[in-house]
Amino acid sequence: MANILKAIKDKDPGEKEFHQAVQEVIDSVQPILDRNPEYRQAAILERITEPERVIMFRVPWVDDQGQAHLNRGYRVQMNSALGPYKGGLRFHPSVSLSIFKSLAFEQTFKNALTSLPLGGGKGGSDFQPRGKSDAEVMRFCQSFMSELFRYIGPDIDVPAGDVGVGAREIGYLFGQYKRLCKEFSGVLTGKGINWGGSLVRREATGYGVGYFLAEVLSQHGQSIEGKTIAISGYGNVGTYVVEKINELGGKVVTIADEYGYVCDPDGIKGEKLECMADLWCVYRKSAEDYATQFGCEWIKDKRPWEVPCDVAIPTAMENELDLNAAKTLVSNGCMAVVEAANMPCTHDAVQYFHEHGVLFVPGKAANAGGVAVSGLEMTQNSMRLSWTREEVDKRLKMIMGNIHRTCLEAAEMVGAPGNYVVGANVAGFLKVADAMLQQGLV
Ligand code: 2IT
Repeated sequence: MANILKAIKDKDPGEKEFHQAVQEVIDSVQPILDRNPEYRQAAILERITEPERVIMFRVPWVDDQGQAHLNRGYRVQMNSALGPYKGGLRFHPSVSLSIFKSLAFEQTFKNALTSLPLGGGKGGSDFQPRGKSDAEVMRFCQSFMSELFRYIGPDIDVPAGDVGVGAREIGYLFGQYKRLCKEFSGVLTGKGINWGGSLVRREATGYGVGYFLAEVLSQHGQSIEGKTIAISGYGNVGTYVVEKINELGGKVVTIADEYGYVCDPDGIKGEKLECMADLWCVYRKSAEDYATQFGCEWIKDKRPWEVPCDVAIPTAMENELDLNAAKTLVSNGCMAVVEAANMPCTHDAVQYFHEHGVLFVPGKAANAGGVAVSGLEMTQNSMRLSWTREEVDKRLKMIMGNIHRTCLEAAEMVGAPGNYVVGANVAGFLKVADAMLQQGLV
């Protein structure tokens, strides 16, 4: 196994994030590979870590002053063993091929866990939508799609939103795809409700995290009722984590952005939650605005993990919760950490949680609700009808419960009972690897 990781590192030495993602999966699936020589015989690990295809392209656009700009577009089509490539588009200056490969690799296993027919992919651009006008964002999205449309389609690759890509961007991207392809189809998910979107898609990642946390706590004879919870975002995911936690009787006491965090010991409820929902998604303001409006403390340039809590839910970006933060959380009595973002906890932070008996759930299990409802959006598009809110929510809850059970069963099977990281990796890997074996050497 060490050989495979070494080969990957030698081939692409700069791709640190990708190496980290692969290392974690290899560590977890080692017992499976030892027991089943057919995976090695068929070079499954070599193939599963190599994208089926990577597309990189030039995205020129012009700002409101007439100045031309250039960004880079990406789409990593990682694995199509289980279905069309599926995964979000991220617009953020921090992205790179390594980050998209690691996210697409994660997405492949996450999508497998949903049990829906979805392959894995990820893409986006180093474009920063923050501070841009609607017209600039539209021109960027149109230019981006003018190249991407060649490589996607409702049965080929179905992108969705991610960091920096919300309802506004999906609208502009969809409009341009439709115009270029002369086709109104389910080529993107997260669409507007009146033009092919699914009810509950917007809430799905956050609600799914809430459902998963309820399962984890109930497994240990506890519930969300009365728990104090810290989160680190204030976008779409964070907002609906708070809504579900409130509904289940918990209290969320922080929100944050890259400039600092707000501490609200009374909990984010009622009109305060309504304000949070609109802050970024409608007004594109900093989280500090919440502190100003409601007279809460704004702690500049710090992360929220220093606030005492029972449960921490990172809802922002990769590696936002490091070993120091993990130590602070543990010393403050935190009992569970659930990743609502993708890979927000560093490797040593996760190790520290495991060593100190903190229940830890990786993003590929906990935040799978988003892509799961994207899968349900595709189903509804294929049937050309829409389910009710209750119908979609019921299916989401059932899917999250199934993922929870599947993770625990897989962890038990390889002798790591209760370890959600190992469970998610093993269960996801087995589904993808078996499909690859059955589909021959492709
Ligand atoms: O990270 C994720 O799972 C997403 N950004 C959602 C992907 C999707 O296709 O809905």
